[in-house]
Amino acid sequence: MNNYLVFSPEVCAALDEGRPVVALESTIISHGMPYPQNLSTARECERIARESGAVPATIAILGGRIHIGLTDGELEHLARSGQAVAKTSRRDMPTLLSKGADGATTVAATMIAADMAGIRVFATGGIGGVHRGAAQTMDISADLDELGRTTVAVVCAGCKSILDIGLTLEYLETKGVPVIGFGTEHMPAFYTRESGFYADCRMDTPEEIAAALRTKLEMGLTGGMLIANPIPEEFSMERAYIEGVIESAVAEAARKGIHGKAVTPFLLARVKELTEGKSLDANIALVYNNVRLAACVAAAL
Ligand code: PSU
Ligand code: MN
Repeated sequence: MNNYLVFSPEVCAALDEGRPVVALESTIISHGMPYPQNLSTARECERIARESGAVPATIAILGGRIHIGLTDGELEHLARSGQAVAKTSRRDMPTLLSKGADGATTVAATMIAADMAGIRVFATGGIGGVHRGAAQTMDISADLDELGRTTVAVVCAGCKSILDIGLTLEYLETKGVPVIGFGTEHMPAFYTRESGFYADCRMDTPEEIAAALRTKLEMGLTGGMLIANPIPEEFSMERAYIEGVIESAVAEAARKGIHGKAVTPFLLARVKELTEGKSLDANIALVYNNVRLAACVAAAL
């Protein structure tokens, strides 16, 4: 087994016995949500995965090793440390691992780790994408290239409109990533069920999604799949309201010259502040909804 991987006993047993496992990321814990909601959400995600028939494998880098499945103490460490733990994408992995450091893994890094561990289904909130103004800044999340190359299905609620959703979909098309709308033709926009753009295929059951993933694996076609699961109606936010908030957060980031890996955490925190926490409730609800679907897909696989 790979020297850099450390499995929790529960995940190790589940993988050995071929039982369903769902990967969960840790940047959402350390950088995506404030303490203590990040800790309660991380714990509840694990509980929901189990209740839905899959073993949760929350993934993070601890002491220079990639942990697949965390203890409650490790979850708490990541939740309390927040931004003090390095946000870790593909490019950060070799340096952090060789230094023996800790890291909270993004969608890209979590996909890499899940793939190394043999886990094919991963649930998160929203993925990174092509930022607004990318024609000037070239700010395109490494999550998109990872979806193009690493064979893990990612269940998300679309991407926040802090991003340019149209360009994000163009990029995914170029990289050959299927974008499946779960129960919808629309591409959801995280806080809202529609973005004005469309997914490239609609599927209505976890079994259909599992069959598509199995087909991709059997074809030997590398690369991921994006399953876009719209936020439950009762938690969705009013589009004009959230768009206004996002516009002002994006403008503030530009004014302050925020760049590189700091952009996404800055925007997430500002949106939360400007909505007085209302966006956080929506964020938490959609993550639970995604974990439930991912567990059903893993079970169907
Ligand atoms: N979008 C969210 N919440 C998040 C993230 C994105 O709504 O927590 C995190 C994820 O971990 C994602 C990362 O992989 O931000 C993307 O960062 P960047 O744009 O710097 O690639
Ligand atoms: Mn970026």
